[in-house]
Amino acid sequence: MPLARSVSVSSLPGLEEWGGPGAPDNVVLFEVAWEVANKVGGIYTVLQTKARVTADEWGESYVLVGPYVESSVRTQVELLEPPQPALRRTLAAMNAQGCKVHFGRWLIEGSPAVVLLDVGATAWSLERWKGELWESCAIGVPWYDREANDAVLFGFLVAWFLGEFAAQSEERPFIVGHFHEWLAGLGLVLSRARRLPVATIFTTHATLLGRYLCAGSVDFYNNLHSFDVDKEAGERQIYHRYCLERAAAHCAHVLTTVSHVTAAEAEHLLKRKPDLVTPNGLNVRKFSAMHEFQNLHAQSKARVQEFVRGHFYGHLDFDLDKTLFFFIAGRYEFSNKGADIFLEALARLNYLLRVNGSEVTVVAFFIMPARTNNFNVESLKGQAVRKQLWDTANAVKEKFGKKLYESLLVGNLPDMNKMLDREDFTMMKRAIFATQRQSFPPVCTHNMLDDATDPILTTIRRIGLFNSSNDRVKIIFHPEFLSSTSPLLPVDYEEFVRGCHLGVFPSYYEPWGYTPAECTVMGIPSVSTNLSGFGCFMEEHIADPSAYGIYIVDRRFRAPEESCAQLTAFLYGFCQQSRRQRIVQRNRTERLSDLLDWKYLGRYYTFARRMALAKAFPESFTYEPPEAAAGFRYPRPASVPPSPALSRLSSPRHSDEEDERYDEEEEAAKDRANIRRPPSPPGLPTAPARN
Ligand code: G6P
Ligand code: 1S3
Repeated sequence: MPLARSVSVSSLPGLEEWGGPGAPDNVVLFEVAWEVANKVGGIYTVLQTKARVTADEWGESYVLVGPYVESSVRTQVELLEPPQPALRRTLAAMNAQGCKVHFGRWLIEGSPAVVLLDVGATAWSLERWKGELWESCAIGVPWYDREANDAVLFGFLVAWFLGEFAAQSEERPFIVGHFHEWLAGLGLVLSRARRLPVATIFTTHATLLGRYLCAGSVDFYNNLHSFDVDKEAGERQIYHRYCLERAAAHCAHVLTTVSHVTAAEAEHLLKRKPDLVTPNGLNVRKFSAMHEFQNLHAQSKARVQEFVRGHFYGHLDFDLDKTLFFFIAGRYEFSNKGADIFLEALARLNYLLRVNGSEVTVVAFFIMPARTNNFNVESLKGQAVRKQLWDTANAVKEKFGKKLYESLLVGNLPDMNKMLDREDFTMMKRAIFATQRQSFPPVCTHNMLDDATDPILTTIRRIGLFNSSNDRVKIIFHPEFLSSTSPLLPVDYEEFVRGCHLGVFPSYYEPWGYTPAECTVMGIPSVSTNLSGFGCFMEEHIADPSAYGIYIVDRRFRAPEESCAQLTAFLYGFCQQSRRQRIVQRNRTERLSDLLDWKYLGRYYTFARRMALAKAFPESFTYEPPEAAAGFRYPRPASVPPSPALSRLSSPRHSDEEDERYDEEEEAAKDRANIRRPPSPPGLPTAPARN
């Protein structure tokens, strides 16, 4: 029976597909960020995935402005002459005064125009510009902070560029300058200080102080309103950065951030309430065959299984067909990203699986880059041993096949006792002997530089998860981002995610959190928290998130011990699902991908630009808060019991027979009838103490 998609996002009231009214006439949009064609972190993903919808809306009036980083430019940007005369004149004027400003096309979907400013080429102006910054804004930047020095150079170059462009444009267009994060914020501050005709937007993707405070042992969310921000920033030696960030937030016509959690943080730490929340989307790729993502899961899982076969050689006493792959990935911020609570929950899961005699084994991957000096010998040896076993099996198979063929050629059935000779047995025994090992399979794939103090390793030593045969939970810490050219685990990140069963991201500090969003669009269930932008967004817009494979740990209203117990329950519940139930759940997860598509979420950026234009040029633009920004709600899947008590755990929890009866078309119809609007989103009340 053909499967129909359930509720499509475009059918939800309040979230119809966003064609957008198109860009207003005679407006040019410059989007400024340090991560334009320069991958550092999450902002790169925002810009890169959003480029297509923005270019569709703005056409040639959309230009991204970033730093010129030679290594990235070589692989990502085609340098060209600017087609627009005003841009050509702007670049010529700046370059004539010693700058190095480039124009090109970023080679991504949407091929947006980029202007790249070489900060190194104007480093000779640093001291002068710092003096000017002090004179005009009373912000002093110390010589030793290289990143802040780059921010100063970049900021002055951006303001110069915008001023020059305004002067060189005969048509006198309206200009929108959208600046991301503190590193790009100074361009905005200077645009305002110089009274440039630019409508400005500042988007903060995290606050500097929030990130620093959370990484310590501070009860952050209960004390948000009472931090002495200047003192806290000073003590952490980031006062100048904090001043740059706060100045940008206050100078902007419109301040936005990526989630309601970070909006509350900005209000208290930057002392300005954001005007709008602009949630992060993705460029969702749809397959024409609906089941294709399930096939990809099976294919990618086979590659992860191959790696596991090698890594656990000599200890492969668990059934790979009943093994689930969990993973956490991202910037190595041990407690901010929730690696601490994940490890604790894994220890408890190990206990539960053991005492309940479960046949399931869990391999939990930690993909977080740390300082290493390459792969360790034991891990490399594991893959070499696996390869040797494979080669041996193939060599024996070849000989066996040849003998079989010859026997059939002369019309005889083969004598099975003669199919393998002594040499074959010797070869196979040698290969088996090579799989003996004295130690447990390594927890870490690399030689860590800070082995004794590394937080993941020290926690593993404390909780005793050493990959012993008795353990039902095994750990693999891969302290480097994945690459398809790795000699150890040759898969890229996307392939790895597709091959896993569950992404676990129990963050304590996560303004948005792209990792669970990426899982969702690939149809892989994930765990996030109600302290992450993604978790709150899903909680707000989906009636029963866990039924869709979106598990949200409560880290806001519960004590750490309770959150950990909840996470353990999620993990254990997931392990109890049958294969069929996992397949059904993945189908549901994937159905949510529309919700995260820029095609729908791009509208919030459009609202921000409209608002900025209306504030900066009130005589020419007006702004009405759109009704479409009101809530929409994705209904509970029709096959899940309506009682929260029954669907609280990791549904789908029905039996295999019920699964056989599972009819997605029927579910789709019921879902459509179910759509309702939610109450307005909750604020951020106080949480139980963190410690
Ligand atoms: C996909 C494939 C199935 C496979 C299943 C394994 O759905 O299309 O052929 O059996 O994945 O699922 P599991 O959750 O056990 O990895
Ligand atoms: C930030 O990157 P991070 O991982 O340092 O910006 C991302 C994009 O908005 C966001 O997803 C993430 O939560 C923030 O923390």
